[in-house]
Amino acid sequence: MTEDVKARKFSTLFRWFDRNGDGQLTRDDFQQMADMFAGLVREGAEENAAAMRAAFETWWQLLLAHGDRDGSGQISPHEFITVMEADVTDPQHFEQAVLAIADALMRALDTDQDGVLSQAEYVRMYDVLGIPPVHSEAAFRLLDQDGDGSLSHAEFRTAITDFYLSDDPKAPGNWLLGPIDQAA
Ligand SMILES: [Ca+2]
Ligand SMILES: [Ca+2]
Ligand SMILES: [Ca+2]
Repeated sequence: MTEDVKARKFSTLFRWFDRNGDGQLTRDDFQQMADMFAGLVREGAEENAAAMRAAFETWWQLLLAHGDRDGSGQISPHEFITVMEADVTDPQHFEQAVLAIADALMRALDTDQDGVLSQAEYVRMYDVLGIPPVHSEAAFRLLDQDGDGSLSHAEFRTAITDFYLSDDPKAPGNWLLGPIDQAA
C-alpha cells in the first residue's frame, strides 16, 4: 500500500498539471502552469516570477530527459508517476525544480511580507492556482504544525516535501491539493 500513496498524489498532480486536459503533459502545459504561478507575483518582484518560470522549465526538462520513455515529446500519466518517483524526487532535482517553486510561491503569497503565511494568504493560493478551496481551512490547520496560526517558511517547505516524498497516508502535506483521490 505504501507505493500507492505517492502514486495517488502524483495522479492528482498530473491532472492538475494537464492544463489542456488532453491526458498528456507537454511543454505547453508547463508554460501555462508557470504563467499561472507567475500571475501571483506582485509588481516589482519580477525576479520572483522569473525564478518560477525557470523552475518549471527545469522540471519539464527533467521529465523529458528521464521520463519520456517512448520519445513522444509528451509525458503520459504512467511515465509521470515513474519519473516523479525515480528522478524528480532525487534531492538535487527536487531542490532545483520543486522547492525552487515552493520558495517563490511562498514569497508571492506572503503579500504583507512578514515572512509567514496567514490563513487568508494561504487560502488565496487555492483561488489563484485553481485548486478546489473546500478543504483549504482544514489543510491550513494540519500544515500549521506548531499551531501558532500562521505557516512559517519551514512549515510550508515541509508541506511540499511531504506531498512529494512521504509514503505516509496521514502526512499533513498530503493535503496540499486537497484529499488524495481515493479512486485513482
Ligand atoms: Ca496536456
Ligand atoms: Ca504574511
Ligand atoms: Ca505555524
